[in-house]
Amino acid sequence: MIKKSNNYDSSSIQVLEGLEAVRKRPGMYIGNVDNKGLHHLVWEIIDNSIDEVLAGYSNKIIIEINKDGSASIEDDGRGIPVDIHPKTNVSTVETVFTVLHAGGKFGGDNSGYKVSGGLHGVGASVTNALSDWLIVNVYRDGREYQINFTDGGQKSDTLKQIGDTNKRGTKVTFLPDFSIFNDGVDSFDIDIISTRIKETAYLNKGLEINLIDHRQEDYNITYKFNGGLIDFIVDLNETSEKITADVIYAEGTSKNIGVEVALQYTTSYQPRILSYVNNIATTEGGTHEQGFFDAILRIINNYMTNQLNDKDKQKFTREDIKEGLTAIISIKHPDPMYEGQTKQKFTNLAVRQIVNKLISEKFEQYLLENPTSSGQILAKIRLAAKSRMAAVRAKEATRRKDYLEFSTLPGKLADCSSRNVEETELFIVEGDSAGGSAKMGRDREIQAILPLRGKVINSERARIDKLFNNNEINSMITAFGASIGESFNISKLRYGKIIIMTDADVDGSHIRTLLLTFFYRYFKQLIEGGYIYIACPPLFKITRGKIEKYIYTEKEREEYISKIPKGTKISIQRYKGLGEMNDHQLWETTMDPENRKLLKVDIEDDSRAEKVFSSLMGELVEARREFITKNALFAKLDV
Ligand code: 28F
Repeated sequence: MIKKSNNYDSSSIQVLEGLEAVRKRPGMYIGNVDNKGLHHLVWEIIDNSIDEVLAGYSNKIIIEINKDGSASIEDDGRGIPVDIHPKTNVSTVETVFTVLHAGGKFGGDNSGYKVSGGLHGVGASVTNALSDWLIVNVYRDGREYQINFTDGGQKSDTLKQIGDTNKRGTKVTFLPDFSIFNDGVDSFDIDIISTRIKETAYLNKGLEINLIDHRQEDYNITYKFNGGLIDFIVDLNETSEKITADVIYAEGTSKNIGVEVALQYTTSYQPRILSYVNNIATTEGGTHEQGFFDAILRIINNYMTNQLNDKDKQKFTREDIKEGLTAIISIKHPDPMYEGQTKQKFTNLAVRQIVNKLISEKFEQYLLENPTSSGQILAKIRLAAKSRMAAVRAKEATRRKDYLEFSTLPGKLADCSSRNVEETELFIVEGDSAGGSAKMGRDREIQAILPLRGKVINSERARIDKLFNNNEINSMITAFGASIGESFNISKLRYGKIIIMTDADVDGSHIRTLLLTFFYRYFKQLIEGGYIYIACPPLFKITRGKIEKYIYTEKEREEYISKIPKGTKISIQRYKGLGEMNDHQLWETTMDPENRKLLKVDIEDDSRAEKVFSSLMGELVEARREFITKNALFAKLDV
């Protein structure tokens, strides 16, 4: 906190130290200096606009990526106050962009909701500290003001009025200091921004967000959803077959806590549950989700007893009612509490009852008014319960078999000798021939090989009992060693890296997609923990005289060929499958930790991943074909 000081320079020194600290250790403030960290700079600014939306003063945000690579964000809120801030002796605008955590928390209006932007709402000053330059325009009281910062906020001219205006709001334009970020992290990714702001528009009914990318010919898109979460569910379920034709929706406010809930049942086997507090995704759930499931379970059981006088009163579990359930729970809370540092698990107790009460009435009413859909939902839940019991038996059987055979690892697994998870790696290899080369070429000390025969089962469209009866799936579960589902225990994991190594062709990418779907649905912690990787085999080998050069991308091939003087004789071999390389080539090009490349699989955005896996792997073929053409690459991968 800035102490009260009447001489400007002591607090200005404090300011410089604050911003300097950010430049010295950016990872402390934005997670890390990869592509995700770069986009935190944008989220911090957008979150300040969203705070104005949540406070009820703004309902239009314009985001532009400019030709020079800078980003502009503008809202039509009140405009940051331009008066001199009593604690810092500079304008409030300057304070917000030069003092850490100076957003709403800095003695500001703590009424209304604060979006805990990205990482604990570090505020706009971090974006300033990590930018080459940053300009703030404030439109307030009929006047336009501007202040310019350069070199990470070190230098600035003071706030000055630059004209009159009839606009209201705040506009921030900044160019990140890309030298701070990893190599290759040198520009904003419009898909990442678009995905995030689309989700934000769903979560703030009626908010209009306009995104323009001036680097492209005509990229100008506006998101505005007057249906809020209803529109969100419709989008998520676009490629699934619905059981409940309508989306069941409820919203309300109680004790200054805003609650919005929407749900729809589909024929999918997967639950798709997304929950948010003040627009931030709570991926570990919390009391808001608990209240929601309390309600659904109770209403389903009541319905069974009262309407179907179903005497066998089958005891359903939360797992059973989740099958095929798409639901979004969004809470707006003035003082949210979380468990742990990452703010992914919401813990305010009162919310559990508020959500429970709110959705119970609407869900019960829906069941009574739609007996056909209710019947289908109940039938589905009964099947889910049955398959759950079957899965438990199947797992028990596997465990007993393992136990009897002293937990033999799957026959096909060529294990490594080291048990030090820090260094061990498991390659999941497509097909026996590549599996053979991998077993021959590998480093037996730290590298294990699990060859898969043929297609992996599509876990998006199979019930769990079928899954646990599939050999490939069981082999992976056993090889990983950490069990699965409720009994999953990451400390039992037997490898530090799980590397998917498939052919670079269509078949290989289909198997990779099936594996990623399985990991996303049943081993999400492995993805979130950064354990899952994709091997990058070479696409070509270019031979020029004695020199053999392995080429990994089309771009690399063009560059390499363009550098070869005319008339030189070269031969280009295109690798269609891993099996075309012998064990030595496979080792040196794709497996040797010294010079291979691995792509780490990372979930950029939960709701997008949900949509992707259900569309790509879900039931409706037509939608899948359409989705694939629209979204060529779906998993954003970092090298
Ligand atoms: C493009 C980014 O940053 N918009 C913002 C406001 C409005 C107020 C405010 C912001 C009070 C003392 C903390 C105005 N009038 N868009 C934005 N709009 N900050 S940031 O106040 C700052 C707080 O310091 C605002 C009355 N109350 C609040």
